[in-house]
Amino acid sequence: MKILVLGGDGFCGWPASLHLSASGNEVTIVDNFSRRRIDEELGAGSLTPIRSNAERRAAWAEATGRHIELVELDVAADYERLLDLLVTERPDAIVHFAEQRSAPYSMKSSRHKRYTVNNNVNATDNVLCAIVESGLDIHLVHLGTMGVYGYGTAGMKIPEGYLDVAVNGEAGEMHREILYPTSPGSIYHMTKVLDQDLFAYYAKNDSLRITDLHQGIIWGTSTPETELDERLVNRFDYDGDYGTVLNRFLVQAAVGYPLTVHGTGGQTRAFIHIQDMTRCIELALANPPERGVRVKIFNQMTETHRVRDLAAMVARLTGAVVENVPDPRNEADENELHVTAEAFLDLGLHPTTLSQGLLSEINQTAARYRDRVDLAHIPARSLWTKDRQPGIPAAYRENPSGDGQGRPEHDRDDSHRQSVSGAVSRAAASPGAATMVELRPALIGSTEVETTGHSDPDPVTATDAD
Ligand code: USQ
Repeated sequence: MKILVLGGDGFCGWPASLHLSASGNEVTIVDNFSRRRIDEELGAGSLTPIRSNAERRAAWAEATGRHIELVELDVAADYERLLDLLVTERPDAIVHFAEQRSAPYSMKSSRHKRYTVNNNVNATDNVLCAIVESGLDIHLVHLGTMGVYGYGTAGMKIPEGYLDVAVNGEAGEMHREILYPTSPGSIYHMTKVLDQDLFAYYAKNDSLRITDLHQGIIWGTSTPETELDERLVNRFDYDGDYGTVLNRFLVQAAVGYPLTVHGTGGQTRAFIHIQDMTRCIELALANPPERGVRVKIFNQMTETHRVRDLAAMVARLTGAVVENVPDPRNEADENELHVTAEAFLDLGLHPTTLSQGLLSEINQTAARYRDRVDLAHIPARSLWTKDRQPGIPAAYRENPSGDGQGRPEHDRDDSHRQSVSGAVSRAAASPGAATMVELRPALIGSTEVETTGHSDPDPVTATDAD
């Protein structure tokens, strides 16, 4: 199959591109590298030393003999070139990851809200318009989010996209199928709600074949394909804007930072391992809807967990300390979440569970690259409303004359990037930071972190993210 992967340089797009290429598809990545520019804007970077896209693709060709092409293009802004690309390349399918994907980033300021809406909604509408205009029968697979349903307690098992409802019609009770009512919790999630309506419209008016994947929170970073060569490594975000909750906890444990549970930690969320995401994309491509039918919606998740239970699990494995910090988000403290997600299982997905995958993730990524962690970027500072507080542990809160870096008052020095040895020794020296990390030798193997004074983390030889 000839496939365009829009946003194919990003956290989900890169491993998905490799997986589709490995399965024998002809893959072209379309990307404007906005995610790498946002790293520069935030002064943050991937925990893992990601390479340039050119180097990544060269490494892939070297490792497998397969070629992935690149077209640098802004899908949200450059409609004419996008249309040209479709007409010239005539792909069988498009996988659309080309959206700003962080809820906290989308809530940082009015500028970030407007950027996220403009970018995401225009990207989706441009793709849909271009498919119609090309006259080609291209199957569009879009990465949506479980967050379109909202995170209250539904009181029912959330269906895969559609809800059967009974309404009082003119001639008595009628049954209808509607899109499950939306309740987005951030501007980012709102853009995926708007996408959903665009898809419904184009499927109805133009008979486009569209699959929308309502994905849960990704955890993990590597897949069999990214593990083939260090130059293929996927990005791993731990910062307060882009890091997702479990990956953040793994890094926090590795550097002796308290696990930052927002509020009570009673938020229940859906999760999926990154490797399962790549497999789901492949399954969705292999099972397109017919022309003229409604959008096909899958709930792309494999487990649900409460945030505080995840923290407890990581603490049990690593000896990290958990701290309940203020919740910077406007979200329910506690919610139940029951989800229908049989469609992918029926198509043959064998999920990677937390119990199987967590230890290797700790060993292979969080502990391995821990000396690249910049503690100043850990706290979640993006506030949903002005009366919210950043999610900073007590010992790391700024005082009025603080350095603004989120480091504890007693722990300020001139080093920009703090190594784990520094973090651990400072934590040990500080009565306020009760966060001594004790990565247990039996679990962590050769990457054991010493508990006092000094540690000798594995050297990282590769270059910084670019
Ligand atoms: N949380 C903490 N401590 C932290 C970070 C997060 O308690 O240090 C809490 C948050 O308050 C929230 C939950 O963990 O209640 C999940 O936060 P998250 O940042 O892991 O996930 P979220 O913002 O929902 O977004 C992520 C992806 C997004 C995707 C979404 C799937 O960034 O692209 O759409 O997960 S879902 O949440 O199912 O909608």
